Amino acid sequence: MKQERMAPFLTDGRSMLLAYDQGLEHGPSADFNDRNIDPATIMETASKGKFNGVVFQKGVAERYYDGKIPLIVKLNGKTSLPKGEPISKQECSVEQAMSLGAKGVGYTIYLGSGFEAEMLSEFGRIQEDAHKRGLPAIAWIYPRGSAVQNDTSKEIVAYAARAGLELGADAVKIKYTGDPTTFSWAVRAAAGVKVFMSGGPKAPTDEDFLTQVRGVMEAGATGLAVGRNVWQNDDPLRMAERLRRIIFEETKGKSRQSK
Ligand code: FBP
Repeated sequence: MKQERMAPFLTDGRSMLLAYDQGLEHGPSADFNDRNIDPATIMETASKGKFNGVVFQKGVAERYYDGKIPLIVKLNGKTSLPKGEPISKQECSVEQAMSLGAKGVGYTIYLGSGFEAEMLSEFGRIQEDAHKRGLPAIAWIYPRGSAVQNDTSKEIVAYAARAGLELGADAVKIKYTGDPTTFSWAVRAAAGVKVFMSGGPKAPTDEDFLTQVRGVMEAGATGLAVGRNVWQNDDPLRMAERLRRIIFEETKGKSRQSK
Protein backbone atom coordinates (compact mmCIF):
# COMPACT_ATOMS: atom_id res chain seq x y z
CA MET A 1 0.00 0.00 0.00
CA LYS A 2 1.36 3.40 -0.94
CA GLN A 3 2.44 5.60 1.92
CA GLU A 4 0.29 8.74 2.22
CA ARG A 5 2.96 11.40 2.32
CA MET A 6 0.34 14.09 1.79
CA ALA A 7 -1.28 13.29 5.17
CA PRO A 8 -0.04 16.50 6.88
CA PHE A 9 -2.00 18.48 4.28
CA LEU A 10 -5.27 16.55 4.34
CA THR A 11 -8.50 16.69 6.31
CA ASP A 12 -10.65 13.65 5.54
CA GLY A 13 -8.71 13.23 2.29
CA ARG A 14 -9.39 16.80 1.16
CA SER A 15 -7.32 19.93 1.22
CA MET A 16 -7.15 23.67 0.80
CA LEU A 17 -3.69 25.20 0.27
CA LEU A 18 -2.79 28.87 0.08
CA ALA A 19 -0.14 29.75 -2.53
CA TYR A 20 2.02 32.83 -2.20
CA ASP A 21 4.99 32.63 -4.56
CA GLN A 22 3.54 35.14 -7.01
CA GLY A 23 6.01 37.84 -5.91
CA LEU A 24 8.68 35.91 -7.79
CA GLU A 25 6.53 34.54 -10.61
CA HIS A 26 4.70 37.74 -11.51
CA GLY A 27 6.46 40.56 -9.66
CA PRO A 28 5.13 42.75 -6.86
CA SER A 29 3.32 45.24 -9.08
CA ALA A 30 1.19 42.81 -11.02
CA ASP A 31 -0.55 41.06 -8.14
CA PHE A 32 -0.07 42.94 -4.90
CA ASN A 33 -1.75 45.85 -3.17
CA ASP A 34 -0.95 47.73 0.05
CA ARG A 35 -2.26 44.88 2.15
CA ASN A 36 -1.15 41.68 0.47
CA ILE A 37 2.36 42.85 -0.38
CA ASP A 38 3.15 42.09 3.27
CA PRO A 39 3.81 38.34 3.64
CA ALA A 40 2.80 38.55 7.32
CA THR A 41 -0.81 39.22 6.26
CA ILE A 42 -0.78 36.08 4.12
CA MET A 43 0.63 33.98 6.96
CA GLU A 44 -2.20 35.28 9.12
CA THR A 45 -4.83 34.56 6.45
CA ALA A 46 -3.45 31.04 6.05
CA SER A 47 -3.72 30.19 9.72
CA LYS A 48 -6.89 32.14 10.60
CA GLY A 49 -8.50 30.86 7.40
CA LYS A 50 -7.69 27.29 8.51
CA PHE A 51 -5.84 26.36 5.34
CA ASN A 52 -4.27 22.90 5.25
CA GLY A 53 -0.98 24.41 4.21
CA VAL A 54 0.78 27.47 2.89
CA VAL A 55 3.20 27.63 -0.07
CA PHE A 56 6.19 29.97 0.08
CA GLN A 57 9.52 30.37 -1.62
CA LYS A 58 12.42 29.86 0.81
CA GLY A 59 13.11 33.56 1.39
CA VAL A 60 9.55 34.30 2.49
CA ALA A 61 9.46 31.09 4.53
CA GLU A 62 12.64 32.02 6.37
CA ARG A 63 11.34 35.42 7.42
CA TYR A 64 7.58 34.92 7.76
CA TYR A 65 6.65 31.27 8.34
CA ASP A 66 5.27 31.02 11.88
CA GLY A 67 4.77 27.24 12.14
CA LYS A 68 1.01 27.48 12.77
CA ILE A 69 0.04 25.43 9.72
CA PRO A 70 2.06 23.03 7.52
CA LEU A 71 4.50 24.56 5.04
CA ILE A 72 5.29 23.67 1.43
CA VAL A 73 8.45 25.26 0.04
CA LYS A 74 8.66 25.78 -3.72
CA LEU A 75 12.05 24.56 -4.88
CA ASN A 76 12.13 26.27 -8.25
CA GLY A 77 10.84 29.49 -9.65
CA LYS A 78 11.30 32.08 -12.36
CA THR A 79 10.36 35.68 -13.02
CA SER A 80 8.00 36.91 -15.71
CA LEU A 81 10.80 38.88 -17.39
CA PRO A 82 12.41 36.41 -19.85
CA LYS A 83 10.42 35.71 -23.00
CA GLY A 84 10.53 32.54 -25.08
CA GLU A 85 10.26 28.93 -23.98
CA PRO A 86 9.64 28.74 -20.24
CA ILE A 87 12.10 27.14 -17.87
CA SER A 88 12.19 27.16 -14.08
CA LYS A 89 15.25 25.81 -12.32
CA GLN A 90 15.82 24.62 -8.79
CA GLU A 91 17.05 27.27 -6.35
CA CYS A 92 16.33 25.54 -3.03
CA SER A 93 17.23 22.02 -1.87
CA VAL A 94 14.89 19.58 -0.12
CA GLU A 95 17.25 19.73 2.85
CA GLN A 96 17.02 23.52 3.03
CA ALA A 97 13.21 23.38 2.75
CA MET A 98 13.10 20.93 5.65
CA SER A 99 15.33 23.15 7.75
CA LEU A 100 12.74 25.92 7.24
CA GLY A 101 10.01 23.61 8.55
CA ALA A 102 8.59 22.30 5.27
CA LYS A 103 6.39 19.22 5.39
CA GLY A 104 6.28 19.13 1.60
CA VAL A 105 8.11 20.50 -1.43
CA GLY A 106 6.78 21.92 -4.68
CA TYR A 107 8.29 22.11 -8.15
CA THR A 108 6.91 23.57 -11.40
CA ILE A 109 7.24 21.69 -14.67
CA TYR A 110 6.32 23.45 -17.91
CA LEU A 111 5.14 20.45 -19.88
CA GLY A 112 5.70 20.92 -23.60
CA SER A 113 8.36 23.61 -23.17
CA GLY A 114 11.55 23.32 -25.22
CA PHE A 115 13.23 22.93 -21.83
CA GLU A 116 10.85 20.25 -20.59
CA ALA A 117 13.60 17.61 -20.37
CA GLU A 118 15.63 19.70 -17.89
CA MET A 119 12.64 20.15 -15.60
CA LEU A 120 11.59 16.50 -15.82
CA SER A 121 15.02 15.29 -14.79
CA GLU A 122 15.40 17.90 -12.04
CA PHE A 123 12.00 16.95 -10.64
CA GLY A 124 13.07 13.29 -10.76
CA ARG A 125 16.03 14.00 -8.50
CA ILE A 126 13.94 16.12 -6.15
CA GLN A 127 11.21 13.48 -5.92
CA GLU A 128 13.77 10.83 -4.91
CA ASP A 129 15.40 13.10 -2.34
CA ALA A 130 12.03 14.19 -0.89
CA HIS A 131 10.80 10.61 -0.61
CA LYS A 132 14.00 9.47 1.09
CA ARG A 133 13.29 12.12 3.72
CA GLY A 134 9.59 11.21 3.95
CA LEU A 135 8.27 14.40 2.32
CA PRO A 136 5.73 14.61 -0.49
CA ALA A 137 6.86 16.03 -3.83
CA ILE A 138 4.12 18.18 -5.29
CA ALA A 139 4.32 18.99 -9.00
CA TRP A 140 2.82 22.17 -10.40
CA ILE A 141 2.35 20.90 -13.98
CA TYR A 142 1.62 23.70 -16.40
CA PRO A 143 1.61 22.86 -20.12
CA ARG A 144 3.25 25.91 -21.67
CA GLY A 145 5.45 26.97 -24.59
CA SER A 146 5.15 27.16 -28.35
CA ALA A 147 4.08 23.48 -28.62
CA VAL A 148 1.02 24.06 -26.45
CA GLN A 149 -2.04 25.55 -28.14
CA ASN A 150 -4.62 25.38 -25.38
CA ASP A 151 -3.44 24.82 -21.82
CA THR A 152 -6.90 24.07 -20.44
CA SER A 153 -8.16 21.53 -22.99
CA LYS A 154 -9.37 18.19 -21.66
CA GLU A 155 -6.49 16.37 -23.36
CA ILE A 156 -3.65 18.60 -22.18
CA VAL A 157 -4.87 18.91 -18.58
CA ALA A 158 -5.24 15.13 -18.37
CA TYR A 159 -1.75 14.80 -19.85
CA ALA A 160 -0.41 17.06 -17.08
CA ALA A 161 -2.16 14.96 -14.44
CA ARG A 162 -0.88 11.72 -15.92
CA ALA A 163 2.66 13.06 -16.13
CA GLY A 164 2.46 13.59 -12.37
CA LEU A 165 1.61 9.93 -11.86
CA GLU A 166 4.35 8.71 -14.19
CA LEU A 167 6.95 10.93 -12.48
CA GLY A 168 6.07 9.78 -8.97
CA ALA A 169 4.52 13.01 -7.72
CA ASP A 170 2.41 12.73 -4.58
CA ALA A 171 0.14 15.49 -5.81
CA VAL A 172 -0.29 17.56 -8.94
CA LYS A 173 -1.43 21.10 -9.21
CA ILE A 174 -3.14 21.66 -12.54
CA LYS A 175 -5.42 24.15 -14.23
CA TYR A 176 -9.18 23.68 -14.42
CA THR A 177 -10.63 22.62 -17.77
CA GLY A 178 -13.76 24.62 -17.09
CA ASP A 179 -16.25 21.85 -16.38
CA PRO A 180 -16.48 18.84 -14.07
CA THR A 181 -16.93 16.26 -16.84
CA THR A 182 -13.67 17.04 -18.61
CA PHE A 183 -11.83 17.63 -15.34
CA SER A 184 -12.90 14.25 -14.01
CA TRP A 185 -10.92 12.70 -16.90
CA ALA A 186 -7.80 14.42 -15.54
CA VAL A 187 -8.55 13.07 -12.07
CA ARG A 188 -8.85 9.58 -13.55
CA ALA A 189 -5.63 10.06 -15.49
CA ALA A 190 -3.86 10.96 -12.24
CA ALA A 191 -4.95 7.52 -11.00
CA GLY A 192 -4.55 8.11 -7.28
CA VAL A 193 -2.19 11.08 -7.33
CA LYS A 194 -3.88 13.89 -5.41
CA VAL A 195 -5.22 16.53 -7.77
CA PHE A 196 -5.26 20.20 -6.80
CA MET A 197 -6.72 22.99 -8.87
CA SER A 198 -4.54 25.99 -9.51
CA GLY A 199 -6.52 29.19 -9.12
CA GLY A 200 -5.33 31.60 -11.81
CA PRO A 201 -6.11 35.32 -11.95
CA LYS A 202 -8.91 36.57 -9.72
CA ALA A 203 -12.27 35.59 -11.21
CA PRO A 204 -14.69 38.43 -12.11
CA THR A 205 -16.96 37.57 -9.17
CA ASP A 206 -16.71 35.41 -6.05
CA GLU A 207 -19.56 33.27 -7.38
CA ASP A 208 -17.65 32.58 -10.60
CA PHE A 209 -14.74 31.26 -8.60
CA LEU A 210 -16.91 29.24 -6.22
CA THR A 211 -18.63 27.61 -9.21
CA GLN A 212 -15.22 26.48 -10.48
CA VAL A 213 -14.39 25.09 -7.06
CA ARG A 214 -17.64 23.12 -6.90
CA GLY A 215 -16.90 21.70 -10.36
CA VAL A 216 -13.39 20.70 -9.40
CA MET A 217 -14.56 18.94 -6.24
CA GLU A 218 -17.43 17.28 -8.04
CA ALA A 219 -14.88 15.94 -10.54
CA GLY A 220 -13.08 14.16 -7.71
CA ALA A 221 -10.18 16.50 -6.99
CA THR A 222 -8.53 16.60 -3.57
CA GLY A 223 -8.81 20.35 -3.36
CA LEU A 224 -7.28 23.67 -4.22
CA ALA A 225 -3.89 25.31 -4.13
CA VAL A 226 -4.83 28.89 -4.85
CA GLY A 227 -3.54 32.35 -4.13
CA ARG A 228 -4.94 35.38 -5.90
CA ASN A 229 -8.59 34.38 -5.61
CA VAL A 230 -8.16 34.39 -1.85
CA TRP A 231 -5.69 37.10 -0.90
CA GLN A 232 -6.82 39.57 -3.58
CA ASN A 233 -10.35 39.27 -2.23
CA ASP A 234 -11.56 42.23 -0.13
CA ASP A 235 -12.37 39.75 2.63
CA PRO A 236 -9.91 36.82 2.35
CA LEU A 237 -11.16 35.12 5.53
CA ARG A 238 -14.74 35.13 4.30
CA MET A 239 -13.59 33.64 0.99
CA ALA A 240 -11.63 30.99 2.91
CA GLU A 241 -14.74 30.13 4.92
CA ARG A 242 -16.83 29.77 1.75
CA LEU A 243 -14.18 27.55 0.17
CA ARG A 244 -14.01 25.39 3.28
CA ARG A 245 -17.73 24.88 3.24
CA ILE A 246 -17.68 23.71 -0.39
CA ILE A 247 -14.62 21.46 -0.05
CA PHE A 248 -15.29 19.84 3.31
CA GLU A 249 -19.08 19.88 3.56
CA GLU A 250 -21.17 20.62 0.46
CA THR A 251 -19.38 18.36 -2.02
CA LYS A 252 -18.46 15.57 0.37
CA GLY A 253 -19.56 12.18 -0.95
CA LYS A 254 -20.79 13.80 -4.16
CA SER A 255 -17.72 13.41 -6.32
CA ARG A 256 -17.83 11.46 -9.58
CA GLN A 257 -14.96 9.31 -8.35
CA SER A 258 -16.72 8.37 -5.05
CA LYS A 259 -17.07 4.65 -4.69
P1 FBP B 1 -2.91 31.52 -8.17
O1 FBP B 1 -4.06 30.82 -7.49
O2 FBP B 1 -2.74 32.92 -7.69
O3 FBP B 1 -2.99 31.39 -9.67
O4 FBP B 1 -1.59 30.75 -7.70
C1 FBP B 1 -1.28 29.49 -8.17
C2 FBP B 1 0.08 29.50 -8.80
O5 FBP B 1 0.47 28.21 -9.20
C3 FBP B 1 1.16 30.08 -7.90
O6 FBP B 1 1.72 29.10 -7.06
C4 FBP B 1 2.11 30.63 -8.91
O7 FBP B 1 2.82 31.73 -8.43
C5 FBP B 1 1.22 31.07 -10.01
O8 FBP B 1 0.06 30.31 -9.95
C6 FBP B 1 1.87 30.92 -11.36
O9 FBP B 1 1.04 31.52 -12.27
P2 FBP B 1 1.29 31.49 -13.82
O10 FBP B 1 0.17 30.67 -14.39
O11 FBP B 1 1.21 32.91 -14.25
O12 FBP B 1 2.63 30.87 -14.09
